[in-house]
Amino acid sequence: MSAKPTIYLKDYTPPSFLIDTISLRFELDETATRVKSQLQVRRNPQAAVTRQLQLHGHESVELCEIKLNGAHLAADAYQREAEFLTLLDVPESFELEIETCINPEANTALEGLYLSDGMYCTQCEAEGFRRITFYPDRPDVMSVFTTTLVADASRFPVLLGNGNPVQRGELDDGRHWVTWVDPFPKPAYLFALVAGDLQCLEDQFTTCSGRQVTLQIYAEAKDLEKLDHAMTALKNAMRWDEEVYGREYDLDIYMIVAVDFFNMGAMENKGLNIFNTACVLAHPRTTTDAGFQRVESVVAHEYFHNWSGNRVTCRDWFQLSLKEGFTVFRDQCFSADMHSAVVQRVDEVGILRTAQFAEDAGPMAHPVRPASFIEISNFYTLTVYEKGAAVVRMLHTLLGADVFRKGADLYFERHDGQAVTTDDFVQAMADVSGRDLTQFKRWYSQAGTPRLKVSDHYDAASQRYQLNVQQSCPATPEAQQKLPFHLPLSVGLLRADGSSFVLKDGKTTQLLELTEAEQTFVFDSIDEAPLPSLLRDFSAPVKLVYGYTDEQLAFLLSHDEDGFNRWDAGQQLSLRLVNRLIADYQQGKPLSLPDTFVATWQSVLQQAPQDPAMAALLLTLPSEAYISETAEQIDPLAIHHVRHFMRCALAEQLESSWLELCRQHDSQSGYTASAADMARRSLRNLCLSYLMVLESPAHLALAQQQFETADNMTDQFAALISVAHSGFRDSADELLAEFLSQWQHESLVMNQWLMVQATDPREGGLARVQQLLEHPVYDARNPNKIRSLIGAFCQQNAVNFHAQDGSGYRFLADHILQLDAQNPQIAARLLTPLTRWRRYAADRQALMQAQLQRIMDKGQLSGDVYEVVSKSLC
Ligand code: 0A1
Ligand code: ZN
Repeated sequence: MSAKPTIYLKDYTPPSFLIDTISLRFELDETATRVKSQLQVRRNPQAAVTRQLQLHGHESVELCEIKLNGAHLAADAYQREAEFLTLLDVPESFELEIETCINPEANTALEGLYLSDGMYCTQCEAEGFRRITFYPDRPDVMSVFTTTLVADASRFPVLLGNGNPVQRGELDDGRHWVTWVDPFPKPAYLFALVAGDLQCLEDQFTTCSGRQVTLQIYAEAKDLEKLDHAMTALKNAMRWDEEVYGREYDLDIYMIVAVDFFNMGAMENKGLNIFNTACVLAHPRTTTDAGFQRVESVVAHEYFHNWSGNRVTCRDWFQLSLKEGFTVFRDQCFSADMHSAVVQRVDEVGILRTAQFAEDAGPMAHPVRPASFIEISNFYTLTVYEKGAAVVRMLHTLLGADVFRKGADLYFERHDGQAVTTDDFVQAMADVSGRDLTQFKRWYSQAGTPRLKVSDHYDAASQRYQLNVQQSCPATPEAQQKLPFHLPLSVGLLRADGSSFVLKDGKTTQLLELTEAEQTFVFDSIDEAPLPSLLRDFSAPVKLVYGYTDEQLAFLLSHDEDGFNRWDAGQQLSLRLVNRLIADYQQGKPLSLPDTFVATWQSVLQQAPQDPAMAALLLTLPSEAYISETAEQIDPLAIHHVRHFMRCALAEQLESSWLELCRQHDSQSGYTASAADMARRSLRNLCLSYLMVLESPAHLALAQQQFETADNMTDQFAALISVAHSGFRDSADELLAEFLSQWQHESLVMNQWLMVQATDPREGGLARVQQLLEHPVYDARNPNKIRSLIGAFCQQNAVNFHAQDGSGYRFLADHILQLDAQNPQIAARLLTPLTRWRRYAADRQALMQAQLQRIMDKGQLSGDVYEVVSKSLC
């Protein structure tokens, strides 16, 4: 059992003491780093009076010395418990000096100060600072930080901290030191330091007010050539935030450091971002187009946090979406502006509708602003991030871009330098718009995915069209009953010739505002029976139900002016067929593809060259994950089998079209990273993947040739995966071996190599993964490697993971038990697929539940794993 208590939002109280300044001195040492901190403390006039000062401190931190106003504290003047250091009787204001000793080498949790490939780095969000020293480690305590780093000069020539470097020097013993000052008060979670033997790419940025900012991106020398893309992305993001939000950067220097051992994607520490190498390094030879796009969006995300997160931060961790939802919305809009807006929207809705909806329907479901948690690390979720962004997007849609911008301006101005709540954010939007957003705030407090049931009626005599909308929301762990949401429903009405009716204000898309459980909307002067295009651009994070016929969906697919809805009509059409075929499969009936379906695909294929990016989306069947999310009960084997059957049938019946398109979209003149070239590669590689399911030697030769001659990782990797997952066993082994020998020195490419094998749906998946655990490129302490092998197997290889004998579940539980002592955050995240046990048939349910119980029975679990397992078994 975990000793960690549940923490409730309703129990929030302001901090009893404030820290005006903190001065830190780190004497870095692998196993015994000394940390001296000097705090200027004063009682918080806004809090209840107390003489006790409670500081957080992890049990791994050794207290060496403690002084108050220069005098040593007697042993009975303070108490040390597992998670706290309590000073029993302190004055109104005073200076506190604390010296601690910590062991970075033993830090495998990768929270606090740790070593990544021999370099020192930190991760303090959410509660890592307490693993460094004793401190009020909560985001509403903001202080001005001064940091001095001392380390061996030859092994750690680069010493970085938050803010600006102000002084440096050398010591007699071969060590050197640098002092950094960050003038902006910040919570401890934004503290960072780095020490290592690093190289950097440097550039300059002139801000809108004409200030010069030095930009530096640090990495190991071997990776220096992979930093250009991140630098370009950073400059684009800085300019974009000035233009779109009027936000200027505020320090003289902005640094990014790439580290190989990192629990998440990246971290927005003030002036010193620390990035997982996977989210910053990019080079055409070693990085796929998807990787390039990830780097761009994560660099932008962390940069945007400088205002949405750092200058204005969270009062407490229940408000996490205040910074994350808003910042994801900002990075999504940035990516839409940099690339195709429709492709970007399809990608983000894909994540929301598969993974976030699944989370909302599972035992860990929680509101965007959770009301309680045991371990905050478990709440860096798709709900807080992606649904949080969707909620901000709805405000943007409801208020319009101009009013939303005024609201953002007011929010930043009103709360600069403060730690605030999601209510404060919405209040700024309410104030500038004059609207009452009280009901809208239910999006922050109620979990679950609302369902909209739409029906319509057309009366030719009065030329009146009516849409009736009923909304409901399923029960989730925190609440059985839900109140109606306030949401924007964007609609268009199509004529029989495919054009859209002109509606209110001369526009072809109209915004309907839903606030009631049931509402009817009336459209007048509609001179022919229209076909509704509902929830355009996915205007709200809901499940929409409307009784379209297959023909109507096909019509929307070819005519809707809303690009997102065209794509979605295609997805819904395919999904219906998938579901019919699953039923056939389960009843042992033969499977076949209707001619009309093939004809629809044929026409999309014919028009593909006009818009290759869109075509690549339209020609991709709904993913196994999305099919699973929408299924009544998940039958992983049937889903995989049916989807594979459909791919084979489409490949076979349209073979010459795939081949023709594949040839047309061959690279003519070498690699470029332009949007047009990326679209061409995605379409070509999609065609190749269809052709390869036919298992014909001619197509194999095509893939092999692409593998050998590709001048970029996108094409080489696409060829590899298409062969590696095919029935050509020998060729698969050959290419995998060749890829290994070509790229074994590139850690990130090896993650991809592990991932291809982990996701191979053919029989014997678990045995292959078990062998790879022993492979020299695997590293059981590196989160990226764990995710690429164990994570990919359990989340993207449903047929093998859900093997009927329960071996996949046992494997995952074994690894969680092992990992929990090493890295609880990663262990808890890996658990996700087991938490979904209620979605499967009884036999699988029993097997999955048994493994969850086995983990529970072990006892001595981290708070992270305990919380997920206990809630899953509830
Ligand atoms: N704030 C970061 C995410 C992050 C959270 C926790 C971390 O360590 C446990 C690391 C990063 C972001 O949104 O990018
Ligand atoms: Zn973030």
